[in-house]
Amino acid sequence: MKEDWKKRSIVYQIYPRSFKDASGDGIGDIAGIIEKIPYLVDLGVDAVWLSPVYASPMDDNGYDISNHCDIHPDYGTLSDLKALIDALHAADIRLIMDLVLNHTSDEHPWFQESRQGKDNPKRDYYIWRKGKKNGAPPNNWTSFFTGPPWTYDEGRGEYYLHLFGRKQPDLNWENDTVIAEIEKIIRFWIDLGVDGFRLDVINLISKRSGLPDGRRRIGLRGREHYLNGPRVHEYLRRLHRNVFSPHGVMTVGETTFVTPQEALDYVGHDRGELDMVFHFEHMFVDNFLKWFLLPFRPKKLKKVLNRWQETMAEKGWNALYFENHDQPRSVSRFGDDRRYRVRSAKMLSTVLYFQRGTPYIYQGQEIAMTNAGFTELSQYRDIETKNVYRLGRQKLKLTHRRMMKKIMKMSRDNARTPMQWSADAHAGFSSVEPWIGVQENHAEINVERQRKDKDSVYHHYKRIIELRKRYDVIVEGDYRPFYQGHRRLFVYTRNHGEQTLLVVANFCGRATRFVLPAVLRDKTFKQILSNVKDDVDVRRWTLAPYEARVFICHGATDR
Ligand code: TEU
Repeated sequence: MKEDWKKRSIVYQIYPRSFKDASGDGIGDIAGIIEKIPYLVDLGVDAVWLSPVYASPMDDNGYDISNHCDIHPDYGTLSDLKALIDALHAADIRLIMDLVLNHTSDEHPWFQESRQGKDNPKRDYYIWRKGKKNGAPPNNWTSFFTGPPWTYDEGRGEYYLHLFGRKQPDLNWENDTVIAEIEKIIRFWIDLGVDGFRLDVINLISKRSGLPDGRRRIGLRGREHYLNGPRVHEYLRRLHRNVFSPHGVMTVGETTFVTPQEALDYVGHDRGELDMVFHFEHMFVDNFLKWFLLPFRPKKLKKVLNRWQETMAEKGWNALYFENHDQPRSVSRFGDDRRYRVRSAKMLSTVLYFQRGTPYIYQGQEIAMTNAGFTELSQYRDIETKNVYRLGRQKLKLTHRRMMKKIMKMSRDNARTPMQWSADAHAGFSSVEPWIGVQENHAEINVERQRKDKDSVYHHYKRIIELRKRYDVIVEGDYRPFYQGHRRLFVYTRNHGEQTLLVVANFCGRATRFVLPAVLRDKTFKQILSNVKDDVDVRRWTLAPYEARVFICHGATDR
C-alpha cells in the first residue's frame, strides 16, 4: 500500500440511521452528520466510513440497495451528500463510502427487469436456477439470515440466489456487463469526491460454477462454494486496475471467515487488490457461528490478534476493530460494563489501537456505550435478529427465554441504538422518539458529559489518537508479543528505529503480577498512557483489574 494516509488515518464508522437526526423524524440523516463534524475534528478523526445511505427499501437498513447512485429520502438528497463531502474535506476528513456489490435489493430496477424472463437483456444480472426435479431449491445451501438462500419467483418460474435476505438477490459477477455496471457506480462516487470504499462481503462475490450442494454441516451450508470463490481475486484485480488504483482511493474489504493467510491474498502488497480487510476471527472467540454462546477467554482473543499481527507483519496491513454495526458493544463483550466499564473500555482501546494497522472506531465506542439491554423481542428491529429468533423457536424448539439470552448478547441492534450525545430526551439524538429505543444509561453515558471529564473514555481515545499521530513507531513499528501463554496479561512491543513502545494490559477483573521480560530490561521506559492514576516501576508491578499502560523507551524522537 503506497499512500501513507491509508495507514495513518483514524477511521470513524457512522451508522447513519443512529448517528444524529437533524430533520426531527426520529431517523439519523446527512444533515445531522454535517452538524457533528466539529465533534469528529475534536476527537481527531481523519476519515469517516459511512454505512449505506443509498436508495433502499430498508429491509436490511440500507444493505439492500435499490439505486447505488441516489440517496434514501430518510437521509437526504444527493446534494446533501455532496455537501457532506465538501464539509468533511474542508475539515481535512476523508469519506469512505460503504458499497454493497455482492447483492442488490429486489426492488432494484435491474432485478425487476431480470425477473421479466429469458429475453430480457438483464436476465443474467442475477443467479437464477431451476429447482431440483422434486421441486426442492437448486442446492442445499443455507443463508446468513437463516433458511434456504433460494426464493422461487413465480413471474420467471425459477429460483434466485440470495445469501442474505430474500429481498437481497445476489448479483451474477460471471456476467461481464454486471462488472462494467459496478465500475460505473464506483466512478460515479469517485467523481463526486469520495476517497475510498468499504466493500461489503466482498469475498462472497464469486460462486463455484454448478453451485453444487454443500457438505453437511451446522450453519452456512455451502459456504465452501462461495467463500473466497474461484474468480474473486480476478474480479478484484480488475476493479483495482480499472477504478481503485487510477484514483488512489482506499479500499477495505469485509471478508467474513478469512484466515490470515487467505487475507494476504487480498491485501498482500504485490496483489493489486485491496488495501486492507476486516476479518472476523476475533468476532468468534466467544461464540460458535455467532448464536451458540461460549464464555469469553481473553487468551483466545490475544491468540487471534497476535496471529493476525504476526502474519500480516510487513507483507500486508490490518484493519483494527472491535466494533461495528453488526457486532455487540466491546465493553459489554470483552470488558466489564458493570463494575469496570470506564477502565475496561480504556484497556480495550489501549490493547487494540497500539497494534499495527489502521484503527477503526465505531460510533459510541469512544464513550463506551454498552449493549442495548432490550429485554423484549418487540424492541428489536434487525432482520437477522428476528429471523434467528424464529429459527430458534420454530426449528430448534428453544424457549423464548433461551433465545432472548442469545439475542440480548449478540443482536446487531446492540450497536444500533441512537448515539448518546447528552442526558437530554432521546439522548440528544433526535427531538422525537427514534426508530429504535434509546438506552436508559444515556443519562450517565453521553458525549456532553465525557467531553467535560478529562478522565473519561472519550479523552482516553483522544490521547490514543494524539499519540498515534506523534510516534512513528505506532504506525510503522514491528510487533512482538510477550506473555502469550498468560491467561490475563496482554503484553506486546513495537519497534521502529530507536523507538520501542511497550503495552502492558490486564485483561480481567483480578489483580495480576507483571515482570518486565529480560530482553527489555536494558531499556529505559517512560510512561505515556495509563488508565489508572498512580505511577509504577515498569520492571515489576501488580496490575489492578483491567489496568493498561503504555511506555516508550528513551531516545524516542517525536515526529
Ligand atoms: O455483513 C456480512 C456479514 O457477514 C454479517 O452478516 C455478519 O456475519 C453478521 O451480521 C454478524 O452478525 C455485511 C453487513 O455488514 C451487514 O450489515 C449486512 O446485513 C450484510 O453484509 C448483508 O449486506
